Amino acid sequence: MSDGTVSNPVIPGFHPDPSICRVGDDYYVVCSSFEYFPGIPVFHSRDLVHWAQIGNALDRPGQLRLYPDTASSGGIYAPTLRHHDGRFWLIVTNVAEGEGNLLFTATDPAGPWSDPVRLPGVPGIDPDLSWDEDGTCWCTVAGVSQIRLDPYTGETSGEPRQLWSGTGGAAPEAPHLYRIGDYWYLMIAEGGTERGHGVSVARGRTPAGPFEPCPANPVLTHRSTDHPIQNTGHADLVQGPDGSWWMVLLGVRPRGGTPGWHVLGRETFLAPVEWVDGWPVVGELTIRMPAPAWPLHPVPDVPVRDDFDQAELQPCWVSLRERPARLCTTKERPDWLTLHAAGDSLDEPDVVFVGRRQQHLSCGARTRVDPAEGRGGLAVRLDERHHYEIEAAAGEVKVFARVGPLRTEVASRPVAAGPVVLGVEVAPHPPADARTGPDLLSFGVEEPDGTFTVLGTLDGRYLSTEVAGGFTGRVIGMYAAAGTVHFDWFDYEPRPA
Ligand code: 6LW
Repeated sequence: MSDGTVSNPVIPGFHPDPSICRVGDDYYVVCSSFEYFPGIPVFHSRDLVHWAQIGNALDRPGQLRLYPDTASSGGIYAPTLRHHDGRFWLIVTNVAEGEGNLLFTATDPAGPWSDPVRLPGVPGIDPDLSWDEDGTCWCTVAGVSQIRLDPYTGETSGEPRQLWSGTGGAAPEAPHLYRIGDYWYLMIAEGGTERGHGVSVARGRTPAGPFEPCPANPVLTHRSTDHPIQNTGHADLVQGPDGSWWMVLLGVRPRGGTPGWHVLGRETFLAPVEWVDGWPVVGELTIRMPAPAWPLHPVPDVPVRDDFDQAELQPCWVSLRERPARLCTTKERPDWLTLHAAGDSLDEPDVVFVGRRQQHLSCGARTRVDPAEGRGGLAVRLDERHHYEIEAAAGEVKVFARVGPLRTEVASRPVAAGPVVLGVEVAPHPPADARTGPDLLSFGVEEPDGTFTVLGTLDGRYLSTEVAGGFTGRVIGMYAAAGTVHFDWFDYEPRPA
C-alpha cells in the first residue's frame, strides 16, 4: 500500500489455526478445514503479508475421510507444517470416528501430498512436530504432553509425558516447540478459542523440558479489551526475510452491539515479535499494520468470476465431506458447473454444495443458474443448522432461512423460464442500539438490465459463531436440492467497506 501500511488479517475469512513454515525465501501456511473437502488449504508468500492459495493438502478421499455423521466443526483440526530432511511434514488430527492423528509428507507443498501415516500412539489433538540435534522427533499435543515419534513409520516409543499445562487458563492447546538460541521454547494457546484466548510460553534446556514459564505470560491476549481483533491465540513463530521474528495467529473481528458477533470465522493475522531477555514480546496487532522493512511481493487478486471453464475446480472451492465427480463436475456441460442433488436441502449431510469462504466484511456474490432439470441455488452457510439461501426452480425463485431448529420461506417470486442470476449482498448493519447485529444479507435476483432486485434481507447474526457455535466461518456457494442444476459462472467480489 502506498500509505506504508498493509492489511491484517493477512489471510482473511475462515482460516483458523495457522501453522507456518519457511524454506529459503518462501513461506507456507496451512489452516484447519473441519467438515470441508478438500481439506487443509495451503498458502504461499514471499513477504509474510501477501498470501496466495496454492492448493489443499488433503484432496483425495484416501487422505481425508469424513462421514455423513461428521458434523460441522468435526473433521480436520489444527495442522502443524514443518520442513525437515528435504521434505515438508504435515501432522493433523481428523476427529472423525476412527481417524485420529495423521502424518503426511510432500516435496512441494502445493501437492501432491502422501497418503496418511496413521498415528494410533499419538493421543489428543493439535499435534506438533519438532526434531532435536540427534534427529529424534518429538510430537507434542494439547494438554500439553509429548511423545517420541518415528515420523516415517508412525510408531511411538514410551508413554506420553505431561510437559506443562500453562498458567491455569482453560484448554492448554496448540503447542509448538522450537529450538531458538540456547533454549527450547514451548508456545501454547490457553483460555479457550473464544474471548479468553491467549498465547503463553515456557522454555527449557531440552525439548522434553523441564519448562520454566515466561514471567510475562500470557505473552499475547486481547481478553477484556475493546480491541477490534478478539480471541487472539493459536500462534506459530517464524523469521522474516531480514531475520526479525513474527507470529501468525488466529483472531476474530466481532461487530454489532453486545456481545458482538463474528461471521467470517477465525482468521489468520500477523504480529511482530521481539526477543527481550530470552523471552518473546509480541508487538502491536492491528488491522492495518506498518509494512515490513523488506520488499513486498503482492499476489494477483483472485478473479471475481469463475467461469468453470477448467477441468478441475480452483483450490478455493470446497464441498461438504466429499466431492464425488459423479455429483459435481465441470465436464458434463462444457464451461458450466453441474451439480446432481443427493440430499434435498442444506440441512442434509449429503447435500451437494460447492462454496468459497466469505473473506470480506462487505461483499457480493452472483451466480447464473439453469434449474431446468432440478432445483438449487446460492447459499451462505455457517453450518447445517445455520444457513440462508436463494433457490431457483423452473419459473420460481424462493429465499429460505434456516436458524437452529427453524426453517422458513422468507420470499418468493415468479421468474421467466431459463437461466436466472441469483445473488446476495452482504453489508455492515448500520449502528442502531446495543442489540444491533453485525451485518445484513440481502438476497435477490439480477434483472436482465443488470439491476439487483432484493427479495429478502436477513440479520447476519444468525450466521455467526456466537449464535451457531463451533469453529467455522461463513462459506458462500452453490448447491443442488433436487435433480440436476447447472451453474454458468459464480462471481464473488469485495465491496467498499
Ligand atoms: C483447535 C484448537 C483451537 O484444535 O481450536 O484455537 C481448535 N484453537 O487448538 C479447533 O480449531
